[in-house]
Amino acid sequence: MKLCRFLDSQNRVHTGVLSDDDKVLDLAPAEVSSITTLLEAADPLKRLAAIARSPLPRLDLSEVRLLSPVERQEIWAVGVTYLRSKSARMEESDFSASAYDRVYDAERPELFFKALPEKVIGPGDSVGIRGDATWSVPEPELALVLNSRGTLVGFTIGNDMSSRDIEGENLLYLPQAKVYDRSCAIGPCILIGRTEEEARQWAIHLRIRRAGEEVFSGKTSVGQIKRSFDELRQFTCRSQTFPHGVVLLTGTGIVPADDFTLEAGDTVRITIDGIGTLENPVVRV
Ligand code: DO4
Ligand code: MG
Repeated sequence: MKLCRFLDSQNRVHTGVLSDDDKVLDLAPAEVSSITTLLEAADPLKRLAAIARSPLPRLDLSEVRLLSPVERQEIWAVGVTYLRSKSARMEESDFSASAYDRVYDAERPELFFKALPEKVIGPGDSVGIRGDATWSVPEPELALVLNSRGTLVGFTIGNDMSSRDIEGENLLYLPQAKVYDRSCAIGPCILIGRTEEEARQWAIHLRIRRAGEEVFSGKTSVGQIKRSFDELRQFTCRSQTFPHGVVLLTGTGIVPADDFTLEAGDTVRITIDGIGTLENPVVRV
């Protein structure tokens, strides 16, 4: 089942369930006012299935505005989990190449803070490229949704927007390359009730359009992530609690060729089989 948040015509935030026929089941009459309360249930899928059996309004997706499904969760990210990410980063910087080489094989993964929930961009809103960057790319990533107990309760799509020139200049600039206004998009929903085994069968697609033309397309498979989800989950929750849960981006396996950079006005479209599509225009910030 796909959990979402949306705005009604009076700009009130609702929690809903997205169906494959582009309908949204409005959970407001069932008094479900947040996704987080469902994710905190002992069995979120069972709880949601029971709620969804009651008579609830079914709205057309075209009547509502989807928001990011993130409420108060922090956003963290893992890096260099795909061979493609390791090789791209080793090429972008002589200076940092050995660090990327080592972390790919090390027991401890690269983990970094990505965004506060209030800074996350939802479906259709603009993602940003930094005004002082010359080489900007989207990073299409499967995101794990963990509740406050650190249990993996769902999956969503994340875009870990990155400034490759800044990251490549010096590894210590990573927070500036990764964390800035509009650098993280998440959505369109949180898929619950699926296992890691199922998720590893999914493909991730990235398409970038400029002035009506496709200027990049690429594809990878979740199955190529080097580390298990449990390993990523455990390292994220080591010596750290997340009172509202955490959304963890699992790394990118799609890196455009080195002569490609995003431009303002481009559209980034990320699709993950089983979850849906996250599409955002690009602005310079
Ligand atoms: O250290 C660089 C960031 C790596 C990353 O974000 C990724 O592999 O997705
Ligand atoms: Mg990334």
